[in-house]
Amino acid sequence: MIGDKKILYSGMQATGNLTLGNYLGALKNWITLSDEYECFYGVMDLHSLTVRQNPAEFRKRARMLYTLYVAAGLDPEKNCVYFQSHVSSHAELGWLLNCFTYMGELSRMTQFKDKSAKHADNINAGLFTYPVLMAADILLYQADVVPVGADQMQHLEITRDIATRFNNIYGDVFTIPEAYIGKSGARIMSLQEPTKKMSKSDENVNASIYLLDDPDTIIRKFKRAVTDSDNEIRYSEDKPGIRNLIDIYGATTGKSKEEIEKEFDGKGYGEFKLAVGESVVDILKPLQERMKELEADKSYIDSVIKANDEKAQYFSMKTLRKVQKKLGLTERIR
Ligand code: ATP
Ligand code: LTN
Repeated sequence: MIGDKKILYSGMQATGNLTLGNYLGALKNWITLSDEYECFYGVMDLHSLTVRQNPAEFRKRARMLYTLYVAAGLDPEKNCVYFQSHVSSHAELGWLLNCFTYMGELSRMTQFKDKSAKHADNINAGLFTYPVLMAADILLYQADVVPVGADQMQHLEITRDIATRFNNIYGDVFTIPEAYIGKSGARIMSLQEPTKKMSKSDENVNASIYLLDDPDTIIRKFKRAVTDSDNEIRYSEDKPGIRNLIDIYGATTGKSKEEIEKEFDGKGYGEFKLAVGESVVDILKPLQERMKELEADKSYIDSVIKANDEKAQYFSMKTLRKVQKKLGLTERIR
């Protein structure tokens, strides 16, 4: 608790441009929850290094992700929005927790299996210990709740296991966090291969809607979305393309599956795809406008980065010092 509020922690990697999946699965929930909790949101740039990055592009993209958080509605004066790499306690606690994590549990992580298949030429140790750094992120701030998309559930489970293991040996050091998975939008699928999740690192640009895509591009991508050929708008396991479009439309309009099926009863895919596209254009419009304003105001973003780095440092350091002491590391001489 900070004051009388519970603590929320979340973040995204600074790899690629954010997609509609990131927005509906995570960012949108962060904004809804941000009044109720004391919130920390990281730009997870250390995690991004598990995949090789071009330094100049990476620097730009990480800053853009920060600005997008703000443009999407996270007030950086109320929420601690910061860069993971600016707060050294993440890497330090990450190391300490490595010594409380088993190889066996890390090798069961599906994200590790997927990413090592995708980057077979660079299966580095960072990719393997990725969840330990993520556990450190969360545990440093004593987070009660962690809003993420469904794909991160396994990482939340391992975070809880590591924290419980540590607490069992050293007493109540860490708060055990709960995952928060939103009711809608938790798993948005690729528009081109609807059995695969929409991902910002997908090479096919038509598979994802990017948050900064212009309206024409958005509509065109929805028109091209892969569906089936029976022309019936029905939510069903065997219709992954249409199911995904219903999920998206539900998440953008707040309508239930049944309401959507009724609304489009007897109508064709063309009309439905257009409606989904327009609903997405509408929700992204304010974000895109705010993004333009913020990009023009460099000094504002600089000032909130600085203030929030200090805030994150302060809170995370309290936990790190406690952990070091519990472990028996020699105390500093002041
Ligand atoms: P990458 O392609 O680089 O692995 P990603 O698009 O999967 O990236 P992450 O940075 O791993 O994005 O995830 C950021 C947040 O967005 C996480 O909370 C994750 O659960 C959520 N998320 C990512 N993709 C989707 C999706 N398709 N549907 C719903 N939520 C998603
Ligand atoms: N692995 C997460 C990004 C992430 C994260 C975190 C999310 C890194 N550290 C801590 C929540 C809390 C992902 O979204 N792929």
